[in-house]
Amino acid sequence: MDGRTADSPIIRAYRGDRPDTVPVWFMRQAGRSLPEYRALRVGTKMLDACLNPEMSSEISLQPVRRHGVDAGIFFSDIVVPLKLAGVDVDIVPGRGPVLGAPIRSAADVAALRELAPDALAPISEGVARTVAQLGTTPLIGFAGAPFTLAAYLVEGGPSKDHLRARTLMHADPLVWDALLTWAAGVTGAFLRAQVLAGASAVQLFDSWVGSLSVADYESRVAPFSRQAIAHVADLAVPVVHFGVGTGELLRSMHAIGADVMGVDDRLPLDTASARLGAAVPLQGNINPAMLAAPWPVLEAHVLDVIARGRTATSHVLNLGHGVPPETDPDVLTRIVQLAHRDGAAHA
Ligand code: 1CP
Repeated sequence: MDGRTADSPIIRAYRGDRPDTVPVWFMRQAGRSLPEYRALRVGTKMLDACLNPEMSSEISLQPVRRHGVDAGIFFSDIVVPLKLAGVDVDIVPGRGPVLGAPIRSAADVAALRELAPDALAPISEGVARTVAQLGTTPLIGFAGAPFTLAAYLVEGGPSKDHLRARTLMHADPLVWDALLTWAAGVTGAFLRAQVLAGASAVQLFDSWVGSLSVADYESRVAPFSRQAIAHVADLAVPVVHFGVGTGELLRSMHAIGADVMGVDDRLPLDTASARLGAAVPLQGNINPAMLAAPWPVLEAHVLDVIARGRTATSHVLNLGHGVPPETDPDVLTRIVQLAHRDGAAHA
């Protein structure tokens, strides 16, 4: 917001400009695949790490130092604001977010509390510490979209098809609306806290929304995603919106007010651009499965993604979904070097 990162390649690309190099960062770059992350996390639970500003900031900085990516992403999790609002949720290693009890009935939803005024202080402090170290390199803030949060809240944990959430939106639309309104409020506040503390852009993850039809998305989900990003509308930061398997939903997802669309690896970027119109900046979409392929195979794939990204007004290179935990970190560094070198040659 103070303009420090306004001329950085990634913020320029998010605004539709084409910088000299192809900017790049990786979803889930913080944590997981980095040995320095695993060393730091020994003996600390995931949510405790997220709520410790010294630790969240150090973990956010690690991939920027190691890979030279164009942006950091704040180390946290989509369920952190739920936890801070008093929801009984834990992140179980090897599984993901698990609730003490699922939230499914009118009474369950009525019992949900708003965030206390200072509840987000550990997030603001973690972001402020990170931004102070990053200088002119932007930090991306993020949050989960209301549907993806509801997929965990209603199921009580990770699920394959989010069936109970997809039933509830039709079986009890009033409870559904109340639940998503609450989720939009806490997740929007989480986004806003990150921007006020210095994040230069935000990404709204609606990871599991690809399980919905366009009609269900537009009537039962989009209004609440719109409410969530309304919390940062006056702060004038670029908003990236991403989900998995969203080829049919891209236009509807963009219409909630997103500036940039993240595309998963099922849809080539030139096809995404044709669906959205060339004026929409794109982010994506290296196939995470290719990270373990021999370098010449991966290199050809990355160059193909960059070439297809040129059909859009601008492009930020990223994966089609998160970094797999077993990824060799050197491969990510090599992709950054390739993007900065060959991306420039062909810009
Ligand atoms: O590097 C980064 O991207 C920042 C850190 C980050 C982000 C952006 C984490 C740390 N989580 C997230 C977002 C997140 N969390 C999403 C949206 C992004 C995506 O689609 O990948 C989702 C769906 C979650 C939920 C979640 N948290 C899962 C998935 C479970 C499922 O349903 O399959 C898991 C495994 C977690 C735990 C988690 N979050 C982050 C880390 C490093 C971990 C693993 C921690 C551990 O087990 O110790």
